[in-house]
Amino acid sequence: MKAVLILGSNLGNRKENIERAIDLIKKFVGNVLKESSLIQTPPFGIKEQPPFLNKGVLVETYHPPFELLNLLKWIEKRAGRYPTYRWGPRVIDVDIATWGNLTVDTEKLKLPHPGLREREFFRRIYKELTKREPPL
Ligand code: PH2
Ligand code: MG
Ligand code: MG
Repeated sequence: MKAVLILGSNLGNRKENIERAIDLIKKFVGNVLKESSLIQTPPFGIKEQPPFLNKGVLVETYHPPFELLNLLKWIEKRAGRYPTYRWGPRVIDVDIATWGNLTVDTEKLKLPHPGLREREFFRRIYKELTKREPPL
């Protein structure tokens, strides 16, 4: 199944953090079919934090959504993430924007990711990768 993943970092060497996570995605998640450009974005939500670098990848993956979610959490740790606070600064974040055209609405996981409605950079990255309008 094709999934769109969106990566973000605003602590440490942001570009290297994103590159390290993408290497791990290639090893453990599946074939990366396309990478978006790397963009600097103002912090969404809590504004008093450093600017983010964001980037998206389109991957072909055989991992079902909740398994993929756990795998991405493990990848975030391996790429150096340590706990901060909700919407706070982070070394690396990897979110599932879409997984095929599946809809999921649980506490742990919402698909399509609500950021596709709320965040301009989610929309921009999604469009660049898929050449389509976001589903939200
Ligand atoms: N991620 C957040 C909160 N705010 N802002 C930007 N610009 N980019 C992000 O990736 C981001 C954010 C929580 O995951
Ligand atoms: Mg996020
Ligand atoms: Mg996240």
